[in-house]
Amino acid sequence: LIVVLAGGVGAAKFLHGLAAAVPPDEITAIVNTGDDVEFYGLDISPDIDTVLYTLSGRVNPETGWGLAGDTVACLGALNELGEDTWFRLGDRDIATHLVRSSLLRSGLSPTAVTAELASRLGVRSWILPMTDSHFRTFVQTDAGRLPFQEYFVKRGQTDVVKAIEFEGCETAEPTPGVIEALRSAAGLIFAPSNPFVSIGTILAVKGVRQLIESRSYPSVAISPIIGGKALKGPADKMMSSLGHDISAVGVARLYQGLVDVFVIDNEDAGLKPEVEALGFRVIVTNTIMRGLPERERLARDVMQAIR
Ligand code: FO1
Repeated sequence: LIVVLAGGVGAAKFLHGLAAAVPPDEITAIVNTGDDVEFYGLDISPDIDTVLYTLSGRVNPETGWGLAGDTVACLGALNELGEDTWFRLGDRDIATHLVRSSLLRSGLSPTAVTAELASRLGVRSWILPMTDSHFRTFVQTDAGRLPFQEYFVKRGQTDVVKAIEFEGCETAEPTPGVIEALRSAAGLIFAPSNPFVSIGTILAVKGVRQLIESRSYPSVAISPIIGGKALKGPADKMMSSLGHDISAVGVARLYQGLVDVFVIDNEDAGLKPEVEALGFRVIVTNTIMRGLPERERLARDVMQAIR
């Protein structure tokens, strides 16, 4: 079993390649739920959905999230009813949230609901929410303490992040599936996701960091920072405002003790000695994942490091 710690778009692209490189049912993704949000009574789990839509070939290729060819008629009607519509929920995407919300209301856990959605969408990898407990990411900014999606989507990641807070992290338990996966893995992969609000949330779930620190299998991380920039999202700005180097080296420092092999992009080849000096084995390769061939090639490089 190969276990992947996953955020949204970058992780989903990597998982897509990995599912082409190894049998999909030998992959378990532990997915961030700190970005989860409620609108109009619907429970929305953006990173879980991004992973499900990407692995089932349904994702919108332009955005990397949402469904391909989706429309926004429902959002238009909500707007006419005077609702806030800054979170762009597509008409067909809403069907997913309706099913999730109704299954949750019937008493199923987030883990069980995600398994059900994965099965109905034909996803054969094991997609696990990092926790079934309440866990919400907030960011501290000059504009105050903002819920994650308000910072990320509504305000377009323009606020300087001074601190990140995880509501519920004192009580959030990892699920039995997450614990079992981290105990029995043959290898662990840190997807190229935000180290604070995607991977950091997973590591903040009780006991998860300790399980990884005491692992007996190899662990590989792919840098989400290339040439001093994040391909998507605010990881680069957060690195800087939280006092870290905006580089693969800065990310590698955050993963010391948790990762054995660190994968950096060809563009950052010059950083190899610095990352090695931190105690990592370093792989330099193309980490930009446009289409499936590139994703699969990166996954094969990572699998070779694990083997
Ligand atoms: N991201 C945006 O930038 N704008 C949106 O309006 C938006 C809506 C949305 C709806 C459903 C969904 O599953 C994802 C959505 N995302 C949107 C993506 C998502 O909020 C972020 O990419 C992740 O939370 C970051 O990991």
